[in-house]
Amino acid sequence: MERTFAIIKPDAVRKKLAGPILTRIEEAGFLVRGLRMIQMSRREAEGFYHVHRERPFFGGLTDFMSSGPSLVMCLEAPDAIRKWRELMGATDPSKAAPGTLRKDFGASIDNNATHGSDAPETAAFELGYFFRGMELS
Ligand code: FUP
Repeated sequence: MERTFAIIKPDAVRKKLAGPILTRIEEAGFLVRGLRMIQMSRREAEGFYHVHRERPFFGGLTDFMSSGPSLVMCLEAPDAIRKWRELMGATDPSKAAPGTLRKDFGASIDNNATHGSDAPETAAFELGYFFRGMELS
């Protein structure tokens, strides 16, 4: 079993897509081990995305991530990190494969509905950023 960190981003929560996305997550075989609704502050979003701090889209990205509530989650499954990235699809919804969450629910590269860790070290950092050990079942 493996755990990964996932977010249903502010655009999806605003559009009332949290329920449909959670259904797809459970139907795909993930167990939801942790789940919380939060509204990130600008500083919290900057800390979360610190690897992108030099990128031109950093300001827009952290504005967007702090623009409303999002759902932060710990998902568990065999090969969860790869499997969750596959279910999300490509970063840009217009390039995402049919049947992926970003294709079905994302509007654009900066409003792309979901986030997922891209490697075990990232998953460990991101899970620890939002959850205390005792909050994960
Ligand atoms: P991903 O791992 O698929 O979330 O994608 P990246 O780590 O490359 O990018 C992180 C986030 O930055 C994406 F979810 C969306 C945002 N982004 C932009 O807003 N504009 C860009 O040109 C690229 C990424």
